[in-house]
Amino acid sequence: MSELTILFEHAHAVARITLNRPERLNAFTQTMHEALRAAFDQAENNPATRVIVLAASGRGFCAGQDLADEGVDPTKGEVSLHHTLESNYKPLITRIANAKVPVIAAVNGVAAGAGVSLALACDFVVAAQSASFGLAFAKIGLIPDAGSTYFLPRALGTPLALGYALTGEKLPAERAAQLGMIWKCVPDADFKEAVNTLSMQLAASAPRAMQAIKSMLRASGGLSLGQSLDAETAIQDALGKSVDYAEGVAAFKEKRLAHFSGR
Ligand code: T3D
Repeated sequence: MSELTILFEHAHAVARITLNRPERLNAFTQTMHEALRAAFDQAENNPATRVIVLAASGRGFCAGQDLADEGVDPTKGEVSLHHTLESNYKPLITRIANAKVPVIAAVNGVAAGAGVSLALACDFVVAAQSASFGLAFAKIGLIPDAGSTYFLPRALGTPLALGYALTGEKLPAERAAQLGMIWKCVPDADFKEAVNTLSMQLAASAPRAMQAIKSMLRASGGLSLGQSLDAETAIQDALGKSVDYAEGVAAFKEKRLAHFSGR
């Protein structure tokens, strides 16, 4: 049994958070939730962080809630899932969606239940070809939670979201990419390199622009065209005065790579 349920590394502006309960396919326990919150704090409180990679140890990405963890096991008496959803999953999913920096889910293997929700909350999902996504919830008498009822129909459309949620059928990574549910599916041998390449690309991009793009696109579903145009104007006006915009245009004119400072 691993002692540390979450591993944390920071290098070259990339914070890498690794789910580390491989013997349980990285299923969530209360301890792991707490460690994950601390890792996100560490990543987000470091001004040098420009991208967060959420990865996993072993052969799986995340099998959702650990069904044997104290407080959620209904075979040991009545449980309150309200408590664990409110105190663990809701803050986690909200935090990822609202993070100032892009978050990449590096899906190395099976994702199930809240493990799918976790991946879908991230800005990018890069999956290895052998990975799959399984909405296992209905199989145990629950509904998709941790944001899946929000993310799934938006990513797949209602008919496919209904089909996968009602049957719990596994969606292979390659098909998930074809359907537009994830950013990329790559051969297993290229997986690590694909995640590294994307994280380095994002780490070199303009931080304020990335933050604004993320917040605008995530909010767009709730805005009218007029509201979107107004918000774009306000944000673009502010970015137009940024040091990074001047650097970006100068780099374009001088035919060189831009070096963004986030100012
Ligand atoms: O509590 C709340 O707040 C409610 C929130 C709920 C959110 C949820 O996530 S509900 C959904 C929970 N997840 C599941 O129902 C998935 C259960 N797991 C599986 O269906 C399968 O394990 C997989 C399809 C993910 C993978 O299958 P396979 O054959 O590749 O692996 P395996 O042999 O089933 O699993 C390996 C080990 O991990 C195994 O332990 P063992 O037998 O070697 O000692 C298995 O029991 C364990 N494991 C897998 N998933 C979980 C788990 N242990 C506890 N909880 C799990 N979710």
